[in-house]
Amino acid sequence: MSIFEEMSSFLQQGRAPKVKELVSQALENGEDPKRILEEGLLAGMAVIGAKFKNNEVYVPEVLIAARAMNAGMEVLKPALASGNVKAIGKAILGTVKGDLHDIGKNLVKIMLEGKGIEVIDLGTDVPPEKFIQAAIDNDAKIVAASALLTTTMGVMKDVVDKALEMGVRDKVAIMVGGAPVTENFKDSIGADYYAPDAASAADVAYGILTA
Ligand code: B1M
Repeated sequence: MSIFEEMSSFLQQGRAPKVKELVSQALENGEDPKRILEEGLLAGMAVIGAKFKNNEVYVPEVLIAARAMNAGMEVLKPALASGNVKAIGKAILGTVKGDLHDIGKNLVKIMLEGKGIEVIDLGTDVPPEKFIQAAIDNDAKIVAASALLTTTMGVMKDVVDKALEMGVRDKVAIMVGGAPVTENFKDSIGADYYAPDAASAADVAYGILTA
């Protein structure tokens, strides 16, 4: 079994200390951090996701796998966001109200920080006005909202509406993403940008701040 397969397997079992240990070991072996992320951690989460969908595992198993994923990401983060990059601007980031999924959001944060963007992470279950108020308070040019549920992606429209209502729609670029979100959905709610994954989100944000 390769170190990536082992990592994926321990992640699926929710064994956070083992996942952390293997991520450290892989980094020491000189493995590419992106490969560790994709072939180890995300591969494990993909298996859990498929099993969850088929009712082969349930919320508690998914939760402990998610904790193991976040534990592995903690070790991997410095390697992913390497380099002493100068801050080029600020972004407000959060998962929308009603939604507690934060693994993708955390990945977006790491990738944005890797591009020299200061990220103000509001966490999960964030109400629309909190996104916009944070943008105003911190003079941030980007509001980045994540949603993983079809039942919460509609809150992204409320974020756009709040920006209008609070008079800052022309001052903030609103970027949306997350598994159920699409380019068409972004257009339908009047947001500015959509990114399918964390690395693209970082490219988009970098483009906005350096335009
Ligand atoms: Co949830 N869950 N979950 N869950 N969960 C999904 C999303 C689901 C698809 C599973 C399924 O049924 N197949 C399903 C949603 C169905 C739907 O709406 N269509 C679902 C459900 C139903 C639920 C509950 C309702 C289950 C229940 O209680 N009955 C419940 C809801 C709780 C709530 O939020 N209110 C729930 C709970 C949970 C846990 C708490 C157990 C756990 C979350 C733990 C945590 O995040 N700390 C969990 C998990 C882990 C998942 C799955 C298995 C994995 C999600 C994940 O982390 N993927 C997920 C199934 C799946 O996705 N296959 C599922 C890895 C992550 C890296 O990917 O977040 O997509 P993702 O991020 C990607 C891109 O989307 C993108 O970048 C990342 C990759 O680079 N991206 C952005 C994300 N945000 C972005 C923002 C951007 C740009 C890109 O710009 C701003």
